[in-house]
Amino acid sequence: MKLTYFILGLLALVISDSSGHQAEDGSSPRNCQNIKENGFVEVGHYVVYNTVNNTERAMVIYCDEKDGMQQLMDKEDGTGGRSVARNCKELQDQGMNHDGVNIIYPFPDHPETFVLVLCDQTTQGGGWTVILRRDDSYEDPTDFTRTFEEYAAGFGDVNYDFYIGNEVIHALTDSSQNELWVTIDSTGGETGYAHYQYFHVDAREVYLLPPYMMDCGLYEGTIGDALKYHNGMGFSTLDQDNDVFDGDCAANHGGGGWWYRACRIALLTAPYGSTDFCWFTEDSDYTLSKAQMMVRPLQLVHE
Ligand SMILES: [Ca+2]
Repeated sequence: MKLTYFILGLLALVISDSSGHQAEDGSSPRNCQNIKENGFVEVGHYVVYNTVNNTERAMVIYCDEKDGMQQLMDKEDGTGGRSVARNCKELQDQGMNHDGVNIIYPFPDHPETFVLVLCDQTTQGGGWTVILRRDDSYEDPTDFTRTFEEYAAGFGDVNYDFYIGNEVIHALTDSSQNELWVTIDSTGGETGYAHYQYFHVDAREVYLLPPYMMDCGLYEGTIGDALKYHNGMGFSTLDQDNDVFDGDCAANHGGGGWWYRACRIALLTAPYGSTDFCWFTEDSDYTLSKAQMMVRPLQLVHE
């Protein structure tokens, strides 16, 4: 696994260095001392790597004055004057061109709150923030049978399989028009993508609307438009039924949270090895081994 890391708050000129931010000996930073040795001296949160069960995993640490870092003038918004990014597209615009784990600050009302995310800076020009990743080859898989609150907050390990959380998805897709890129691997070895030029998840509480209502549209791709069936639905979990089925869709289809209707055509949160982990359309039925969803602000091309 290629490991890169990125720190916040540096001027674009500094971070536009495309050689990566690994230490001079090629190792990944493990502590604030390593961060400082690499020339980054500003107080703030940094992504470092540590070995857990013989694998390197990204995590966030806070480096302050006691580590020899410098405190910038505080700003009222809680960012300490740092130039923070709200999503992976803004990180890319600041010169972070590497795929991997990073830090974003997606909440306009809580600008000091950071989220550890996975960025794809390669696919279709990059700038993608990964919001869900499933892969049945991981040794210690994340359980996606979770409560409504867990789906709201997010869970899993951004190094492996995870759900970023409905609060973050709402914040990401509410800031501007966003597009969605879905990739799947079927158990039969087929792969493909679905691209939606419009994807939005509403807030938890909106008058007369179900929680975290999802809208998507303007599909193109190779695996068919299975998500349109779920268009306009709120989010349901085992402990909160917002579907339009008489029974309980989440309970009937493996326990994952989803924008169930009655019940599912696409379901990317069902247990591994289950036929409910699927992407169905008129033309093709895929039972899945891997899936990923990622979003980025739509870039309108003017000719
Ligand atoms: Ca129901």
